[in-house]
Amino acid sequence: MSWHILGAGSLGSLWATRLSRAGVPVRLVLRNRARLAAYQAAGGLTLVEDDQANLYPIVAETADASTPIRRLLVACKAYDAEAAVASIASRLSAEAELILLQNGIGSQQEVAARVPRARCILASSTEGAFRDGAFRVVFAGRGHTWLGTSDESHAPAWLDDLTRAGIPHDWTTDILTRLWRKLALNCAINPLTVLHDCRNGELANHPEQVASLCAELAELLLTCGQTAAAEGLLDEVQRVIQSTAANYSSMHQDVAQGRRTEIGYLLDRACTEGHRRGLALPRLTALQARLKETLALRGLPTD
Ligand code: NAD
Ligand code: KPL
Repeated sequence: MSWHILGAGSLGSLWATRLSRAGVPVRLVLRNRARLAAYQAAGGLTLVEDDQANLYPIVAETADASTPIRRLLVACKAYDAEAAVASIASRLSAEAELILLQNGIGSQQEVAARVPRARCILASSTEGAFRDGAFRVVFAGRGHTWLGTSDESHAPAWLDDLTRAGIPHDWTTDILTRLWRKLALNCAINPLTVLHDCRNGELANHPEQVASLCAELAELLLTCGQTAAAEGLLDEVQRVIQSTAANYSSMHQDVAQGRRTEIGYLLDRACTEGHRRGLALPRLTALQARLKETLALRGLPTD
């Protein structure tokens, strides 16, 4: 059974190349004919791993192709996922399963609402990848991917494909806890790295700011019923700051490269969820306002 991969960017290419080299059939779904022509000219996707570059001539098509889609990895940014899935919705077979890699809270739910008959599997990944050229991806950080559904259903048999491809993963019955925890980590770290224009490790020089944000985020998680996600949040944030000290956060990278950020599904979502429940969240709200100011000053979307 073929995997279709929608969004041949960093993470989509990282999955596509590893699946393909393990002998799993993969098809890329590209945005339009111009992208398809550029891809064909490149001869495939290149994965750079441990300084070794390998080219994988994976089959590609556009959204308007006619092959039915049974298993779809959605690897677009959070703000693009719903429209991208809408563009292939008519090709989804009756048993279609979608694996949603989007960061934050809200985008995966938008996709699930758009294709209510499909089985949507939510994923939370700590792997790291970036593009260093057209159709080239650099595997930058080993990590783990957690997969699960919001109704806590059984693990699919195709997880074996991930094992064969060497993609470290686990099935979990508490994927929402993982997603909320990651949202909190990203809200505590990413915006501050943009405002201080620094690597993750330099946040160790702002311990009060980090601690007060974590206190509000933990309060938010508890109010949202995410008790497990709130436990030991500050300790984990401090550990991530140490263990990723030399890295720039994904939001910092987006801003530095003039790309839209995923603020709408991270900090905005956290503030909205809190305000809806009557929480004031003064520090998170002030952080949100300062981040939006910075984005606007750079001419970037503030949502
Ligand atoms: P990316 O920008 O590198 O790739 C997204 C790709 O989707 C782009 O190639 C874009 O052209 C494509 N796309 C957008 N709309 C499309 C459409 N309608 N049809 C076809 N293709 C379309 O993004 P990324 O870094 O791979 O991130 C994807 C998601 O994974 C994000 O939510 C991100 O937060 C999450 N994530 C990324 C990493 C990482 O290391 N890159 C790690 C963990 C989670
Ligand atoms: O996930 C991350 C990101 O940059 O988006 C963290 C955990 C902050 C590591 O950089």
